[in-house]
Amino acid sequence: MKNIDAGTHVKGGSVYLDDIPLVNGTLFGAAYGSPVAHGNIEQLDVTEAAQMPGVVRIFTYADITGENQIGGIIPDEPLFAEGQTHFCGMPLAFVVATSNEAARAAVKKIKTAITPLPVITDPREAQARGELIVPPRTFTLGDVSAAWQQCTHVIEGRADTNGQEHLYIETQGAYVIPQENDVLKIYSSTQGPTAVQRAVSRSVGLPMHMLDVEITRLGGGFGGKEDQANTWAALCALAAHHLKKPVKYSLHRMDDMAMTGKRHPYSSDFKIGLDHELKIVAYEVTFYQNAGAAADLSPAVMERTLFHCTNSYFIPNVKATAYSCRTHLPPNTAFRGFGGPQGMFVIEAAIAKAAAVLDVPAAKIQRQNLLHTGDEFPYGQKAQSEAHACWNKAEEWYDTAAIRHNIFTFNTANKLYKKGMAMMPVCFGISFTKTLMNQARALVHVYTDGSVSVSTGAIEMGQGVNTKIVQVAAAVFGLPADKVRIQPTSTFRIANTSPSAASATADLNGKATWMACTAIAGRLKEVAAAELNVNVNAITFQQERVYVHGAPTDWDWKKLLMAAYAKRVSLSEHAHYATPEIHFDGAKEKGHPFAYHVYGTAILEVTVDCLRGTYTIDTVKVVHDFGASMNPAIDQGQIEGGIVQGIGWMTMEEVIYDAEGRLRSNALSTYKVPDIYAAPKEILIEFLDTQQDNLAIFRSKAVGEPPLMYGIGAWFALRNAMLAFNPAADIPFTTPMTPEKVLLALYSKPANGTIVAHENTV
Ligand code: LUZ
Ligand code: MOS
Repeated sequence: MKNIDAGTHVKGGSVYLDDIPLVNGTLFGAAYGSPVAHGNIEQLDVTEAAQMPGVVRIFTYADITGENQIGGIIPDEPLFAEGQTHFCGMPLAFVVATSNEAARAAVKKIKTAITPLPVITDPREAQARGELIVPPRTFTLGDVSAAWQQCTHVIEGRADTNGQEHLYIETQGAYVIPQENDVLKIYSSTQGPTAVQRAVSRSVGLPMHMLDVEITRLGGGFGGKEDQANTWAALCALAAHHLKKPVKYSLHRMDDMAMTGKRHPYSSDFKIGLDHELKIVAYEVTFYQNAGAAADLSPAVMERTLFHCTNSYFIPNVKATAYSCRTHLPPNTAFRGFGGPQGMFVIEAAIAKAAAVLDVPAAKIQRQNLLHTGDEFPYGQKAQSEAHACWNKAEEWYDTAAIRHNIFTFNTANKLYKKGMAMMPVCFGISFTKTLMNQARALVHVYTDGSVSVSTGAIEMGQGVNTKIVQVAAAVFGLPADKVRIQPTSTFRIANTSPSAASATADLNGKATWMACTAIAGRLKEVAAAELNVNVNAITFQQERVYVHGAPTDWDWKKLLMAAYAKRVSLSEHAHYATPEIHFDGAKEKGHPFAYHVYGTAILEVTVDCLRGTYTIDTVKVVHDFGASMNPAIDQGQIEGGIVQGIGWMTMEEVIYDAEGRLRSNALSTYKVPDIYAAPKEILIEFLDTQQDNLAIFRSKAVGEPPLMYGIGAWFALRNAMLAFNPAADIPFTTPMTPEKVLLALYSKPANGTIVAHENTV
């Protein structure tokens, strides 16, 4: 089935925040962000700004009617800076004016006197000073300290991954329209309607039942709007509440980039021990997460780093420790993979370094340690599938022996161009790591004209969740897709939603939809059975018709609905789904947190121009475990997008803050994302269809986040190509691998203690 938004997308008819027709009298907001990362605010002077044409009012913390607090997991994030500023871009004031231009012009006239305080941008420095968001956590399996003795090789190192800008095409924003009796209608570009509702409730001081957060769709989220849409909605709501006028704020791209958090940079130390058969016997890792100035979702992101620190491998002895470090950057936040990719990069770096020391291909170590069914993860859950399934199929279908041979031949024949390849297995856990968040609701109405209306907590952000929910309802009722409509997400229709995140949105909301539709269908079957005088189990619905024992009757869908309505049978249902089987004990750090895991393996091939340091990603070949995909076109799109986004993070996207905590890569002229030239020339995806049962909707496994991590292989493929040019090259495990870094490394000499790689390791 085609994505139901395809038509309006190509015709420009899809409605985003900026497409909502403006209500008469709408005012426009713009935030003034702190120019200093850390300091005491001595003075905030808005007199000149207030006199600018069109300015209606300028709000600061003094105008807050509720609490100056929008923190989620931890209440440590004021809406407006008060007394001190903690990051560049932290809102100090909110200008409201009669036009966008007037609001932005007035922002430029605001003056501050801020006494600077020391700025920390490095997570290790923050940790050394005891600046932690939450106490550190450690996951353990077996006994690492005893295990080192069993290892024939022990290799240590350090790995650093940089941040990543979300770059959703639609920037952050909100539009708040006051209703009677102080009720607020809040349009927000958010993945978390309830998060927005809570933040507004707390900061404006209104109960949640007065706040209707409504979303038709987002122009992308990628995690950036899981928690960080709250600020803009709260600012607009506060102004709308004071002024009794509609207030809209849609961020300028550069303000969005400067004021919002990104993927967390991590700095990590690893120690890996192997035996003579290349089995990884022990792995010790310490993660320093750069959380930024407030908790935001960092503790949860840190937790997922620990969950995925061994990626697709079984390691019997593991000790993984993570620190969430408070720095003076904008609070970093969810980003596709949610800490998982950061953890996986480190184990892949450890394996690559071990491979170089032992003079074997990394793939040999990788394959030797892949998870088997029943193997235990460091958090206590047991693997339910073979990580080998995708790996072996990838080796077979794509003929890795031939790929290696071709690369060897090419590299022998060429001096200035070198090719490299890497295998990237992925194992990603599906479910919010916080068990309580794994719940969802759906409200389904069947109208007497035969049309069906579905409301859930799911947010459509281009990932196709609404299309999948249509498929669920249409399948249960035996209706064509155009009889089912997904309504905009609204906190008045569906309450207490979890954000659309963790790859789990289609599963959670799809299952709730299935339950609601099945309940209504059950009542309709009773009606049909009575009318047709047959056993209820004989009834099915197909092609808008009642079937008995698989044969059509003269009862069509509408006739049945009218009969049910006449008998006063309810044609509506509100259903609640909570993922079964999952649990986690935070004191023991053990449990069964994930409904299931998604597996896959990618083979990435690159060519490096060793004169210029530039490179191309030639091909990405994937075998991906879909379970039983309910929409292969959408799922393939998610994989392609995830791969390109992951490659961007690993190669060209470079977030740069200076020592004063100012974002220097603050526009698309200085922050590069993959375009069509940087994207792989070829992406091949083979579906691993399995008969195995799982907890996914229609057994169609979650697909949002796992493919991003295939992109990690690009970094290692580049490393291998570089080593083919200069086996003594010093290539630190730092990302992104920009052409500048490639060039410097290609002509580098080995650092003290670095192992010189040999031809057969690459
Ligand atoms: N958000 C969240 C997430 O709150 N918890 C999670 O486990 C998660 N995982 C991935 C993406 N967002
Ligand atoms: Mo996301 S990182 O699932 O909001």
